Amino acid sequence: MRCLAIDIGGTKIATAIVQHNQVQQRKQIQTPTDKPQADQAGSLHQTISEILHAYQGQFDFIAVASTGIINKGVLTALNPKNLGGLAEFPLEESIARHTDKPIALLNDVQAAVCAEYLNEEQQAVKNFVFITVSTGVGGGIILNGELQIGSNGIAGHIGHTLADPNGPVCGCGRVGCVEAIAAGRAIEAVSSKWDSPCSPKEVFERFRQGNQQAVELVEKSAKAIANLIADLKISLDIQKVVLGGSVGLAEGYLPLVQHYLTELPAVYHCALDNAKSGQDAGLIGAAWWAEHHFK
Ligand code: ADP
Ligand code: BMX
Ligand code: ZN
Repeated sequence: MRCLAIDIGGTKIATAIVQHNQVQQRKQIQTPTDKPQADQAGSLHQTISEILHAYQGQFDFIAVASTGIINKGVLTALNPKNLGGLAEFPLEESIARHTDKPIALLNDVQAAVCAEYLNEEQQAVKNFVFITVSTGVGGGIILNGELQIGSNGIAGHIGHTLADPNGPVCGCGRVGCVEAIAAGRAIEAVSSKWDSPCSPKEVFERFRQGNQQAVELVEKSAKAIANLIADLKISLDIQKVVLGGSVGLAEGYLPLVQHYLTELPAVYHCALDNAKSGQDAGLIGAAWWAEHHFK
């Protein structure tokens, strides 16, 4: 069975044909978030139409991993700012306009954790989490070997747990969320106001060169993620966490998160690694989950 997998993030949309957990014909475009708010839905409909036509005749089913809360085929943004103000989008209906093949939808990190869990020794590791540090901060949680989706698709939205009650207001409306401190967008919100403004990618280059301003900003992000991991360990007895997303996978980030985690008492520690599937975790996980979902 050939799966057209679509991974919709706040910054990029990756697509591929996935078969036997192998990614073929991978393409990547920018998520259309630069339109005025009222036109965002229209441009996402248009992008989806183009994707479906580009892969026409090459797939038997479709699996979507998307940022946002995915429930009953609808995408609801917890943080609409990550999608250029788009708060709600009829994702399944948008795809079904162009195909009569089966469609499965899942949150992007709920999908990603499924892919990474395939690489684990599942008899030993029962409680497992994927944390993406990307446009936002998202999570996928496996407990007792089972993906947690929740009754409304919300399970795993750990980027919106509290990092600092005196922190910035998050796009979800709450003050001091982990996402508002650690995510790529949060880093950009600070670095774009520097005397020498720069992108998060450049922040990491400066961080690796030892630039103090950049080091402090990356450290703040990594510390928030280390504390998030500690909270997960102590609340759910998580055995292993993997990091993904362009910030999570940036060189030098994981060792810093590890450093802050190690500073905490041993009961908060857990195994930590980068996502082995890297930027393909959402694609592979969505395809895997869809195949099991249709059975
Ligand atoms: P998405 O959120 O669409 O899944 P990414 O995982 O690529 O996409 O995350 C996008 C965020 O990561 C943006 O805020 C972007 O500025 C930042 N980013 C992109 N490339 C890098 C990099 N090489 N190092 C650090 N941050 C990066
Ligand atoms: C946000 C939220 C999550 C998502 C996470 C990572 C929205 C639109 N998204 O917390 O659903 O999993 O970001 O998403 O509210 P990404 O786009 O950064 O990969
Ligand atoms: Zn929030």
